[in-house]
Amino acid sequence: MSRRRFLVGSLAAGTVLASCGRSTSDSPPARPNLTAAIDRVEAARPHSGRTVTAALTPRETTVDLGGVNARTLAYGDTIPGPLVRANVGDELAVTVRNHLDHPTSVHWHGIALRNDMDGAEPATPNIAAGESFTYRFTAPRPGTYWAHPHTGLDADYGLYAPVIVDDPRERGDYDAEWIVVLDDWTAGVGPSPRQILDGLRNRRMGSMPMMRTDNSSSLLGGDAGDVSYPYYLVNGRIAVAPTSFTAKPGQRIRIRIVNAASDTAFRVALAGHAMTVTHTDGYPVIPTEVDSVLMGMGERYDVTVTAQDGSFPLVAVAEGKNAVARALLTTAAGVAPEAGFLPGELTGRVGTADRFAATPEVDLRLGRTDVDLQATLSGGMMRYDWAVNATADGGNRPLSVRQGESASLTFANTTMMWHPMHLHGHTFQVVNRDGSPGARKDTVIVLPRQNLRVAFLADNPGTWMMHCHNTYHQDAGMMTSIDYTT
Ligand SMILES: [Cu+2]
Repeated sequence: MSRRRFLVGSLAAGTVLASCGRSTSDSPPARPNLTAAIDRVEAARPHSGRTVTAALTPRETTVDLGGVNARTLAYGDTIPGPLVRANVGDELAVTVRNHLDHPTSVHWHGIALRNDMDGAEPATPNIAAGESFTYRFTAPRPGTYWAHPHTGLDADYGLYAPVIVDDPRERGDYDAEWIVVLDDWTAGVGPSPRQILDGLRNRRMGSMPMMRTDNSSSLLGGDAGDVSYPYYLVNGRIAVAPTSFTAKPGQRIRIRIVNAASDTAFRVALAGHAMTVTHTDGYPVIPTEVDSVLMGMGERYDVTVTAQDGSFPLVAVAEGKNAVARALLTTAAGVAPEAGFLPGELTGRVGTADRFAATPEVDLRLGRTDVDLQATLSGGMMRYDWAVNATADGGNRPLSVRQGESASLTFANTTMMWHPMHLHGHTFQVVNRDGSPGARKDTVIVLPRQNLRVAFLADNPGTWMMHCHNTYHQDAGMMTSIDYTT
């Protein structure tokens, strides 16, 4: 059976299993060695002795996007879902009550947590419809993270929430904090994510007016995305009905930006302000001033700004798609420019990941390389056969490392599209073209025809997914795993 028929079959059966099927087993044999290894690593994590409880209730509901109502899926009633927040070393106990009509999961994107709480099959079983499950894990490091299901297209229906881990010892050089979650939106107002994926897979794109193939961006090396959406959101609101963040002039504001979209990179700028990038995917970088940041799906950037006097739009351009999402920063009476306003900062110094370098404290300093891994990205729009290390039978070959090894991983993109590649359970370090160490990240944009090298330490045993964070590419099969116990 071809992968495509496998996918169509599983969709027709009403299930939304993540379609990585070929590389991993749905019902792994009991692995006592793995359980012991996971427990050993968990014991070595910092422990505060405090437990933070939270609840997420995925369900069908109607959300108000700002004068536009959408029948969709959400955690509770809001887009994004409720903030989950704890300190380093706290045990998070998050109870998920699945009120959906199909299995779901919650993946803690970016957190190097214990493998059996990762929220992605096969490491963690999905939660059946009507059932509850409590994810329990220690938050090992501070940072800006997010939570979303690892089941089919669920995240594209609005199931996502920011997750922040604080370090009480960290000197926060800011007066206020603004969490900004970006998304591309169609559920309940345009074709459903399922219809979009079916259209992409069956190449009926001509019959779907919202889908275009002329989305183009020089920053992304060509084709910017498969889908043009009816709306782009900041914190659940469309551009003409933005949320407003209030501060005082002169205050330093830490903005934590999360790209929760499915098929859209955003270029983000705050009108009238330069931004100092302080963190990439939760890890500190040498502070670097830019005018905007480019963010692929799954990436997070923390920036600080010094608030000016007035009302300023934060504009997230849907890169290559001729549309924007936005919110407002308000520090004084004033009228913000109209919704289509594009601040000059968007075309100033654009912060792409290669401009940043980890601080010495989090530099991996991997002098040696024990194992060279390669992830060959393949596929295209015509056949919609996206894959990582494709095998002849339509599957994906897993990557092999051993516990404690220092790994070099090269993403070799043979396709004509960019892919935001995400590794679970680890934060790798980008290796710049000249060999110098770059930013720590768990999700990185790999441009068309680019070879991009990253390095990581295999210090968190288990079965970890590695995939493209374009929801449709992932569902079409652009996913493999890294599996190690000893
Ligand atoms: Cu992709």
